[in-house]
Amino acid sequence: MSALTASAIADLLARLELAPENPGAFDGAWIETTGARVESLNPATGEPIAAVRSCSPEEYDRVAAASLRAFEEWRTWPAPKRGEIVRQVGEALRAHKEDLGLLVTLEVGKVRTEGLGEVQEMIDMADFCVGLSRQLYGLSMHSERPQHRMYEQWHPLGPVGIITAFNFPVAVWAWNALLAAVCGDSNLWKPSQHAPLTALAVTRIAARVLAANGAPAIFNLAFGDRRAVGGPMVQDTRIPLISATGSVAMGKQIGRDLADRLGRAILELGGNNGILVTDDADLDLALRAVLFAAVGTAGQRCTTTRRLLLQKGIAAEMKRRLVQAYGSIRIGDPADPATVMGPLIHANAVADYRRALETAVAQGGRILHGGKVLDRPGFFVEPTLVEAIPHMPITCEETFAPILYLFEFDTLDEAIALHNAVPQGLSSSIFTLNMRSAERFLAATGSDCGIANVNIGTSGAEIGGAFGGEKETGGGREAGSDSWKVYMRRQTCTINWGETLPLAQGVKFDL
Ligand code: UN1
Repeated sequence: MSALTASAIADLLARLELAPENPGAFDGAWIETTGARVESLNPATGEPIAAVRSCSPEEYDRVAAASLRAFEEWRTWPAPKRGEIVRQVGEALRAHKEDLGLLVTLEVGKVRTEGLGEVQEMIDMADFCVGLSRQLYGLSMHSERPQHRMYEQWHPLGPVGIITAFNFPVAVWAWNALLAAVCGDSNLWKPSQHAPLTALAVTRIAARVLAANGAPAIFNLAFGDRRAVGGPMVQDTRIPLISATGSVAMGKQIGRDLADRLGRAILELGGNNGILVTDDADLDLALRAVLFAAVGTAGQRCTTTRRLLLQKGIAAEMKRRLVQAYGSIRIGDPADPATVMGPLIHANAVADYRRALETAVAQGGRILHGGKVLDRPGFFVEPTLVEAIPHMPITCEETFAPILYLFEFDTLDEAIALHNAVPQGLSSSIFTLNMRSAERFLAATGSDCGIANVNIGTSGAEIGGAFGGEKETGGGREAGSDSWKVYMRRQTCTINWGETLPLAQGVKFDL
């Protein structure tokens, strides 16, 4: 039984102007797409919510052409005016927060508070981008030549291709699209095959703001799989930058294709995030953080904690507390506000969960808690604790499911070495009350990840920082700090206001 009745779902879809059958492309108007029909399933029941029709390659082409035309006008708008449009997008998202949050819950199975949090992440991004629209600063340099001035300026880049995954079906769009918008770029969104409805709803809301302001249609959408949309987009020389979130295998392919045409990439791929807990840590704090980071979003965040490294003095106590806490996690309908953990996204994710646990046991792991698929409709599994052996191959892989591998260590150096001994490098944390241990973890010889935290978990980053990671995570950075620079082209300008032509490096070239 779902907390969302069929009529509540129908009302929600109607409020967000979603129909049982929806077109899958937008270029300022909705295009009656003719590609494959894809049903979006409610992962809590396995039942279809509504269908979206994919683009054909020709329809993709039409959207890309429109996105380029929109860019050519949008780049002439002053950046603070672009910021004003993004401010209004933020306001529109605020007005639809409840409904959009519920749609995230319905379509990808996030619990209510996380569905709402995802919409809040978009709103936060809008606020950030409004301020940024007045801060796209370049440096000025002192020229080595007399009567010369040097400075750099940042120009819009072009249409940005945005490829998003199911697990953050709209926030990751906002990280990219709203940043791109204030930078003067249009964008072209390829949403996940498993979450097209939230993408359609957000596109409609953002497009309405553009239309009301007479702004060009910079928020475009092309729904379809790799063959229909992803491949053509990555090879499309009209799109100078592709920002892609997804698997390492997908990122490597995109990286290769972009390298072939020297296109720019922002890649945000797999994570295999670890938390270290030292003997002096505040264990209450550590326990709460591990629960959210390992079990939240049913273990389907890039930032999910997948490895817990416990110092020997507290290992037994932490394991005892974890087993107890895992036993009381309320798994079930994500639309029910009391639920803490919802379903996995689809049947294949459940199969991956099963396979990973079988492999872990075969490699010497021992299941401490959980390990079972729930016997109910939808794609529910138990959050699982596995005692692991250092360097067990399965613990070097990212399985998008709530499986936490537990390790023990003696010294901090040993723990940092084990922590870094995986191919991915997204997020990391240490729980300690010892200032030396915390700084050791954050030092250049400490965590090798793009994100390193002290006394908070690996997930739930704020948008104000640059988000992304190293090694197989792909090296890209999105959202806050100076991530915007990748969405613009830097121009170095040197101006001679004198009457002579001195050359740099003292070169003489007199005839
Ligand atoms: C992701 O899983 O791709 O830090 C993004 C977090 C979120 C974003 C996760 N703010 O967990």
